[in-house]
Amino acid sequence: MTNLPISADLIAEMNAAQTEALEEDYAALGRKLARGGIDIDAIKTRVAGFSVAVPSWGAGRGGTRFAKFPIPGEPTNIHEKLEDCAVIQQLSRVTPRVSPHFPWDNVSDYAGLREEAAHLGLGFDAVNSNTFQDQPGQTHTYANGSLAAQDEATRLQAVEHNIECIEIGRQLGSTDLTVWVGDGTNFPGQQDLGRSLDRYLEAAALVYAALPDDWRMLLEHKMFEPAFYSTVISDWGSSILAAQELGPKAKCLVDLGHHAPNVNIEQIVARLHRFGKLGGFHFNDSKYGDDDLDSGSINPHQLFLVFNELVEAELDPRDGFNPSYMIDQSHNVTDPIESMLSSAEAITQCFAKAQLVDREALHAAQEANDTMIAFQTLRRAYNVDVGPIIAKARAEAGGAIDALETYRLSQFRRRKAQERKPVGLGAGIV
Ligand SMILES: [Mn+2]
Repeated sequence: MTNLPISADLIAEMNAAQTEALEEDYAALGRKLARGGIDIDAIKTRVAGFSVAVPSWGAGRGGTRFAKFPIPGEPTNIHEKLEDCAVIQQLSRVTPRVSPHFPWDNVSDYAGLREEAAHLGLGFDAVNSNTFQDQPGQTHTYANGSLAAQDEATRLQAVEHNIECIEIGRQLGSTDLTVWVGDGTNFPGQQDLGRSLDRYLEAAALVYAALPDDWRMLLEHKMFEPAFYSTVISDWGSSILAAQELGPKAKCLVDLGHHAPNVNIEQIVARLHRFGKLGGFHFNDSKYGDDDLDSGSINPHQLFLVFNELVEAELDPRDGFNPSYMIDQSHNVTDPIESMLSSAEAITQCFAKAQLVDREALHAAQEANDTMIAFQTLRRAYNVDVGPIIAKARAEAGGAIDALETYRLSQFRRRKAQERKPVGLGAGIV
């Protein structure tokens, strides 16, 4: 039995008013694609099979390290976060899994939480550990690092926390542990750059050893912040070296905002795949750094080029290619549900556009060194408005043709503002 937060009648009523226009647009696009030898229904089927997880923390307003500005009706605990994630899934039909974060999402009964999520039409994705901040009553501080800390007891405490996350994840039905550590330095000379990586590897190996057979450990790198001089796992190079050292269940996770400006992320994707180490993605967008802006809001072309590499990777799978996709954004000025609906749409659009690339023409142009045709082959796919394909796939799965408008008409947030406790103020970086 499911207990979905948006009225099915409202979705049906809204869709009924928009179906005729959608069918017209879909038919017109179908004729256009057919001229290029593409079957629109086959693309729609692929889109229907696509999904991306949402982070539990993405259901709340984030912020910058200066401030956050909560909105009335924001979720205050994992139960309310699940309800908001269920809204996103119910309307978009591409976000069936939630990625929880511990200890933020700690509860006393995880089997019960799994059941609660199932009633909302949701499952769980990768579990995320948190050793970048101290919790009340914690024995050893992470002020000087966690898995890479000089102090052995601190390192072991961080290892224990990660193992506890695996145990929780088993109860939730997860099979991935995502590990991001903020370990690093703010001053030259503060730590030995080589020895800090040694300590990280030694501690990470203890976590790795606790992974069940069918689990993966996803290593998330990030160039800077909170450490602004050096970070232990700072880039994809450090990440792949660590993953190779740890073993086959360790993979690299690429967060689109965690690189130096202008870095060619699609090339990183191709490199990681070449060595069987591409484990997952955190989708967001970036203008200057780890801005955690909405996916596709700044550079949708880059997002398309990333998906283009993922399609190439699928054609040449290595080492069980099965990347875990997740949205990882921080919503400072929007309703998080609206932002995640918009981002899920942007991500699915780029996925769909990458499916439209004429691979044969692209590979032939590459082999013939015909640069302009190779470029135009990508450009042609990128320029197609795939909106009707995504809307039709969504509607056929029970979602809303216009997810955002349906969400606003549902008055979900206004209803929750009356039911939920207000969120406290404070700095809110996540
Ligand atoms: Mn991330």
